[in-house]
Amino acid sequence: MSILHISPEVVLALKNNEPIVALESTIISHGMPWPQNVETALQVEEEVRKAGAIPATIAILNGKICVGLSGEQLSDFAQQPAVLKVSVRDLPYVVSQELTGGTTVAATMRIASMAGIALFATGGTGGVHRGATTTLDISADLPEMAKTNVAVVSAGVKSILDIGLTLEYLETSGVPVITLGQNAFPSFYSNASVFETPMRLDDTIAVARLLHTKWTLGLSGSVLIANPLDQAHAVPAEKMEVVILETLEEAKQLNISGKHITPFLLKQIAEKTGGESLEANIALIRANARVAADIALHYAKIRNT
Ligand code: PSU
Ligand code: MN
Repeated sequence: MSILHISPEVVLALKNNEPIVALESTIISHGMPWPQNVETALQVEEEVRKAGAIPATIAILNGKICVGLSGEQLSDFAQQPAVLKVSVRDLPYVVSQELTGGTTVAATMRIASMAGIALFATGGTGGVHRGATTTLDISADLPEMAKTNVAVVSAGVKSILDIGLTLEYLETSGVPVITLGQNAFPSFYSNASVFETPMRLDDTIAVARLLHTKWTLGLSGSVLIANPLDQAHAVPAEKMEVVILETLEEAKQLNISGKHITPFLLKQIAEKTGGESLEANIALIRANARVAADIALHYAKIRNT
């Protein structure tokens, strides 16, 4: 059986060593409501193209691991009600049962790596959850970043998580964490947090050089690149914190845990902030796609020389 179903456009780009940006699909199936999910997915692909790279949205369609979706596949996927959230541990189940699933950061990274794609753009990654010292809820995105050679561009770490513990985990795992153009590590909706970024770089060429250096040294694993959301779209951290605390309490009351907690929090927060957070979410994923494409362009040049 052929393991990956790579679109003709992505096959060609891989063959020609062109810059490619992988995109996840849990954000489509579980991160945003319809129709903003499909609109955003298409806009994000367009951002990658405008910046001169090829987008490769990754999803599992009827058990097929697809790398690069057509507009029709994307739009069908975004409207399906019974899409599973697929992290790495879920891959064998969803594929062997021929089901349809949105891939998380962890699963998307793993598949991108199988396909030979080095850059990946998302909104926010998973991390260490608040209260993880008792629940042990640590996203599979983190151990994946520890071992898989795919760089991830995000808007930092969402404050539904414990940002400090997430940074500790990444440090232990040897994952460089870089913030573009500022000293504060961003917290997704807000470009600020109380945490300093472990490393700062001011342009995408420097990031591409760092990626090339890391992997040339034989250091396996990811690099997390935090791209702060622009001030115009940012939602103040204090405002988000009130909503987050309220939503975490609801999750506790409803006994929501495991893989369901992140989608629940995202949905409740979007509803409670009257779409303000959704708007920020859309703006930041588009911005991250542009940055990832730019890094991919520079990285392809360095690698091809
Ligand atoms: N954080 C966001 N938006 C998202 C996710 C996380 O701000 O859409 C999704 C990503 O797909 C991420 C996944 O990989 O949730 C993490 O889920 P968990 O916490 O169950 O590992
Ligand atoms: Mn979890």
